[in-house]
Amino acid sequence: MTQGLEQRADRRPQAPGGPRAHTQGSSPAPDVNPHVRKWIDKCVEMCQPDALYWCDGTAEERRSLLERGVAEGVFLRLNQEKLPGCYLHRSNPNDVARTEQLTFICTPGEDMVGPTNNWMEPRQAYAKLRGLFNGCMRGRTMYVVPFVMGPVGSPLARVGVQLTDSVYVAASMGIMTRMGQVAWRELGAGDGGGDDFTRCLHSIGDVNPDRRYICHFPLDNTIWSFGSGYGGNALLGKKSLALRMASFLGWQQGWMAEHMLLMGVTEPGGRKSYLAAAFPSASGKTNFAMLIPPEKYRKQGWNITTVGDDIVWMWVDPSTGRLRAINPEAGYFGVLPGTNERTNPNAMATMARDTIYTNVALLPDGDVWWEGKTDEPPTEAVDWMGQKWTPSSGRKAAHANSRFTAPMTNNPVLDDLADDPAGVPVSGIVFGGRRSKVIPLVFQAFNWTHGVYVGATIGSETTAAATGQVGVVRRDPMAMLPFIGYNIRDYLVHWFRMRKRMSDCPRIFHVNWFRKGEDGRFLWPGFGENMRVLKWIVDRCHGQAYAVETILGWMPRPQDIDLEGLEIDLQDLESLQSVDAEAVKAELLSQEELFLRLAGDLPKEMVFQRELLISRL
Ligand code: GTP
Ligand code: SPV
Ligand code: MN
Repeated sequence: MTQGLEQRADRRPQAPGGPRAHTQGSSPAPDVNPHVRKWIDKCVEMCQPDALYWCDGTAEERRSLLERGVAEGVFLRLNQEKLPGCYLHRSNPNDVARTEQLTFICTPGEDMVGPTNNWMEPRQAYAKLRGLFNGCMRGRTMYVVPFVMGPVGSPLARVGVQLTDSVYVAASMGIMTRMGQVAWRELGAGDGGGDDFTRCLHSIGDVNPDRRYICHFPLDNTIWSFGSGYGGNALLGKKSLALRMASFLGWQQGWMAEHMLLMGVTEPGGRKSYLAAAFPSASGKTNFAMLIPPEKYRKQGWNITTVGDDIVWMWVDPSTGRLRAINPEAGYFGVLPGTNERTNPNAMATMARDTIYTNVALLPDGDVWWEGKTDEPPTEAVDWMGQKWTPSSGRKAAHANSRFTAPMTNNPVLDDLADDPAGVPVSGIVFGGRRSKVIPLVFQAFNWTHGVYVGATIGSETTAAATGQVGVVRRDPMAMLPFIGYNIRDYLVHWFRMRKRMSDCPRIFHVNWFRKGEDGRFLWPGFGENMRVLKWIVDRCHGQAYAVETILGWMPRPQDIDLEGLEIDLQDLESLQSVDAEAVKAELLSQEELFLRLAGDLPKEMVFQRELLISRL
């Protein structure tokens, strides 16, 4: 059936005009195995695309996809002298962030997804979405996007195939994953080829939020997403496969998929440690992963390298009993507002070429701008919705969740082992939230079990990365609330039990870069200066720095954090690290929100840890 389609499309190189006429001819089919062929045939029959385009993942292809997008009005070519290989995409204004309320896990029983997920019964979900997918690609091209998550050859690497009618999504998947022929090779051709690939079906549909569904079928290794073309809703390798589906699989197979950055820290003596850190969406992962140490530290020989900025897959190496990790992704989908040469120069260098900018402002010379890129706004621009904009327009020029999509190979501080199938050993795990009050700059958990409790009770102020109210404190266990693909009870039990698989486990920490003073300004300078906290953390991982015991955990005294070269008054530092018993009591009460949702299902370790905290109070 796909064979016939290729011929038909070849005879119709140009479809009639109009915004939905997205057919620009097919490409020859590669030698895919019968499992793949059968599944694609079924999807083609349902969606009825006019053409089928098989992505091969070459550099020429990426350029041609971007240029197809330009022809369709999906991309604008930016100033190629200033920003070689860079393009601008404007998404539909109703489609600018993940929509958690429209995201479902579809399993036979509701108990499998637990109290923190939306649930749909699989047969009902398929029936509902089939109604939407039926004929939805008439007059359009279906892109076949094969991809591998994780370094090829890694024990955890997984293959996915995404079918999509969005050239923006196809081009973005090419940046975010190891996309192309490599995936078919991994899967195997011919009759001996494998069936173990995640079936990702995506259509942007008519971008109507009333007909938007992101449905995960963990038991079928299938994801169906309809009605959104943005970020985690549409780039299905990312949150859908690498977190929701993978967390479910990790639970069953004894490994972990987490919403974490992964960084290398090299000390003056040459010793290198790797840390994984979980901060909720838009709360500092990309920035921390690309940190440039203050001058004093650089001179001493401190160096930070990036393995990943958003997701890790971790397993216990049976030969050492230690946790190892890979970054399943190959690119960054990073927040733009607030990013500049001062806060994150490595991100600026990363997005200087071969980058897709989404929902930023366009300058008259074909450059881009977003709030915080420069201190002074441009005198005129076209805003993220395509409207004329000036500083007196009274609205943002770029969307608060505007982002860049860039290959990790552009990162000047990419870690040498970022593509190593064996991954890297993890010495420490850092949890963090965005908290203007109560939570100190840094503390260390007493042990793994306490650390899991600390991670499970992270509170964070919501951000523009998901639709909904911004700035309200919610519990975001392990920064995974929107991404745990199964019952949170089983997820927490899995975390506690992982300890038993390890002979030596990572130390666990909590940080908060976002505490504010009475006057509303950040007390901690953040960004590169986070190195000062990081040094204490790395020292603690090696049993070196001093700490005092507090009700929350081990904390550095002011003199244990090296402040040389930093202009911060001692009073601010004291406020940053202050732990107010009354405020912690209120914090404990606000954790009830999570505990009540879990009700009778709370793992006993959670109850014990809370009792211990109360007794310390
Ligand atoms: P996702 O991609 O949504 O998962 O976000 P992320 O966790 O990678 O967050 P990112 O590093 O992109 O930062 C989000 C926002 O927080 C940006 O506006 C940053 O400028 C800001 N930010 C990051 N680190 C710091 C910090 O140390 N201090 C302060 N004040 N702001 C920070
Ligand atoms: C997040 O929201 O945590 C992101 C962006 O990293 S998205 O890919 O849209 O999920
Ligand atoms: Mn994220």
